[in-house]
Amino acid sequence: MTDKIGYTRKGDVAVLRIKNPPVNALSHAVREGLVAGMAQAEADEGVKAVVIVGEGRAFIAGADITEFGKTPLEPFLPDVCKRIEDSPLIVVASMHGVSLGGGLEIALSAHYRVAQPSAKVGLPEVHLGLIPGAGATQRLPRLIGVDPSLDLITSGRQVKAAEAESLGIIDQVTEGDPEDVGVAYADNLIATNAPRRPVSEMAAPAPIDWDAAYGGTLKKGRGQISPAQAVRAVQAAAELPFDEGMLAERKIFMGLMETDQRQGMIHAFFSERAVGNLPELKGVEPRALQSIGIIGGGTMGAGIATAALLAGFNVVLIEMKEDAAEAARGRIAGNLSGALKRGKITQMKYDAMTNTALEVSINYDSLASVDLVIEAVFEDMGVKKDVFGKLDAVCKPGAILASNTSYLDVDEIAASTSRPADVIGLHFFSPAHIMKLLEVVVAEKTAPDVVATGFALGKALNKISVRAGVCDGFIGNRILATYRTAADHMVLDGASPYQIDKALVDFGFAMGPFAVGDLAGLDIGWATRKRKAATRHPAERVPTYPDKICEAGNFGQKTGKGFYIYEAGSRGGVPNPEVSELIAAERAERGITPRDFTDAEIVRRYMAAMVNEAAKVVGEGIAKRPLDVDMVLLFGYGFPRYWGGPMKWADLQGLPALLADIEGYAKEDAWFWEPAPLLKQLVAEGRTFDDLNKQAAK
Ligand code: T1G
Repeated sequence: MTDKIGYTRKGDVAVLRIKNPPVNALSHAVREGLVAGMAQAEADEGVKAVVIVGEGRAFIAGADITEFGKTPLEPFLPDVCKRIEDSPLIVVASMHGVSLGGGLEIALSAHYRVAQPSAKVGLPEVHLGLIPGAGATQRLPRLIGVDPSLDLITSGRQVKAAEAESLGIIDQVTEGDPEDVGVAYADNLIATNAPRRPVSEMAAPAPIDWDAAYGGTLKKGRGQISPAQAVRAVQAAAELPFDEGMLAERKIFMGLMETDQRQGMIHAFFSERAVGNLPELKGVEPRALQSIGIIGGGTMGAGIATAALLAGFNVVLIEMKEDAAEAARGRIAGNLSGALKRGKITQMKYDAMTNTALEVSINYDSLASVDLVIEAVFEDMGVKKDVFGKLDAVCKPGAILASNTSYLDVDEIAASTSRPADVIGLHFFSPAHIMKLLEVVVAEKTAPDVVATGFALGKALNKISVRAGVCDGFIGNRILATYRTAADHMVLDGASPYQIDKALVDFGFAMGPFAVGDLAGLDIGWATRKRKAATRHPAERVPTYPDKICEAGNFGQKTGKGFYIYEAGSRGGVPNPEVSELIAAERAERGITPRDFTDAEIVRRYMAAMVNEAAKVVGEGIAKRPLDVDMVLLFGYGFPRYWGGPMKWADLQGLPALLADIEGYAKEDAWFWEPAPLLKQLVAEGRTFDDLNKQAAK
C-alpha cells in the first residue's frame, strides 16, 4: 500500500486512514492506497467491517484538482467507489471536517456514514465548472431523492452534519474521535448482523419534470452550463440502470472537463489562493491589530466599521458632529441587524458589537491608542491631507494610517504626514461589509510590514486582497474607465445602451455597464469625467450625452431615472426615451451615421478594451500578475466567474487574435486602442498571461 493510507486492525474492524495533507485530496496515490487497503482488509482473517477515516482536518476535500487537465491515471475515482461498495465487508465512512466532491462520493460508496457534529458535506463540482464525476449524481438521488440531490449538486453548497443527517446522507452524528466513532459504529453493525447496504442497489429515484428543471437551472446559471448538465445526469439515475447511469454521468463529466468554463473556474479557484502569495510578504511579520479607527461614518465608513466589528475588532469611528456620529451609529446598527437576521451573528454578539466594541466620537483624541486608522472621507485631496495631518499628530507611533480613496494619489497623501512608511491605501468596495474585494494600494514609501498588515487585515475581514500600485484608479477603476468608454464609443457609433447591456448580460455579467451606472449613480462617473477634463489627452473621444443625462438631474436609480426609468416598486427599469434622443442628437452633431453592431462585436470590443488596459496595468507593475487583475474583476466588478477573469478569458480566446482585433480597432481610434506593450510582447513570444502567472510563482 502507499504511505498515503494507513492500515490498522481494531478487533473485527479494519481501519483505512487517509494521510494526504493538507486536506486528503484523492490523489492517484490515495486512490491506489484505498483499493489496496480494501483488498488487504478482505484478505485479513476475521475482519468483518472496514472504517474509512481521514487524518488531519478533513475527511476528504475531493478529487485532486492539481491532477485536472493531466492524463487521468487508474484507478479512476468511480472505480475506487465501486471497489469500496462491492466489498463483501461492511464499510463505514467516518467523516469530520469537510467531505466534498469525490470525498462525499467515497462516503456514498460506503454502506454506512457517521460524522462529527462539526462535519460538513458538499458537492462543489459546479464551482469548478464540472458535475460530480464519481457517482454522486447516481447514488445521492437513490439515497435522499431527486429534489434535495439537485439542490446540493447544482448549488455546490456545504451542508452541516445535522442537516445531512436529516436528509438521510449521514446515519449518525456522534461527537468523538472520528476513528473511535467509526469503529464503535461498525462494531454495533457487526453485533446486530446489520446487512451491507450498497446505495447503488437502492430503488431508482422518482422522476420529476426534467426539462423544466433543466431550463430553470440553465437560466439560474446565467451562462454557466454545468449545473444544468447535472440535471441530465440525475435524470439518468431515474431512467437508467445504475451502471448505465454511471456511464451517462461519466460522459457528461468528461465533456465538461474539456470546456473553457472548467478551465476558467479552476483558474479562479487557484488564483484566489495565489493572489495573497507575494514574495515581498514572505517572512514579513504584520503589526499587531486589535483596534481600528475609522474616519467618516458615511456608507463606506459605516460599511468598513461593520466589517471590522464582524471580524472581532474594536472600532473607534470619528465623525465631525454629534448628529453625524449618531447617524453613523445607526448605519452600523442597521448593517449588523442584517447580519443578525441572516443568522451570521447571535443577539449577544450584536449587543457586544454595538455596545462595547464600537465607540463613536467627534474627538480625534479617541484614536490615540488604535493600531490602524482607515480614512473614508470625501474624495478630495485637500480634505484627505487635512485628515492625515490630524491623524499624524494624534495616533501613536507605529499606528498605520490608511486611506480608502478609490483613485487619489496615496504617495501624495503619505507625503502630507511625518510617517510615510506607515501610510497605505485600503480600497474597499461598497457595501464594504459584503463585497469581498480589497485593493491594498502600496505607496512608494509604504513599509513592508505595513503591506503585510494590510493583507492580514484583509484576511481577518475575509476579503480577497489584491496588491495594487499607485495610479489613477489603481487596478479595477482604471480598467473600468476604459471598458466603460469603449461602451460609450459603441453607443456613439450606433449601438444602443440597451443592446450593449443585454449583450453583456448574455456574456455572463449580472448587469450591463449602463444598468450598473444607474445602480451606482451616474453622478459618480460625471464627477470623474469633470475631474479628468483638465488633463485629458486631446485625441480622447469623450461622449457628452452622459453629462447631459446628469445635467437634467437624472442619476439613475437614486433619482428614479437614468439610462432606465424606474417605476416605484418595480425591479428592473425600462429604457429612458430621453437618452435615445440625446444620443441621436450627439451623433448628428458629430456627423456620425450610426451603424449596426452584432452582440458578438459588442462583447469583443468591450472585452478587448478591458484586456488591453489590464495588460497595461500589469506591464506597468500596478498589478503584479495577470491573475491579480482576474481576482479584482471577479470580486469587485461582477465579472462572470466561469471565465476565470478577463486575462484567463483572453488566454482562452487566444492572444494573437485579440491583438489583431485591437490593431484593427486602432485604425479607427489610434489613441484609445493603442495596443498594450505587454500584449504585443507576449504575442511575439508565443506566450500567454497564464505563463506570466506561472513565472511569478517560481
Ligand atoms: N485538490 C487539491 N488541492 C486542494 C484541494 C483539492 N480538492 N482542496 C484544497 N486544496 C489545497 C489548496 O489549493 C490549498 O493549497 C490547501 O489545499 C488548503 O486549501 C470526481 C471531480 C477544502 C474547504 O472543490 O473548497 O471531487 O495553497 O487554502 O480555506 O466528483 O480548499 O496551501 O498550496 O482552501 O481551509 C471537489 C476545494 C473537487 C474542494 C479547505 N472539491 N477545496 O479550505 O484551505 S472536484 C473541491 C476547498 C471533485 C469528483 C470531482 C477548500 C477546503 P495551498 P485552502 P481552507
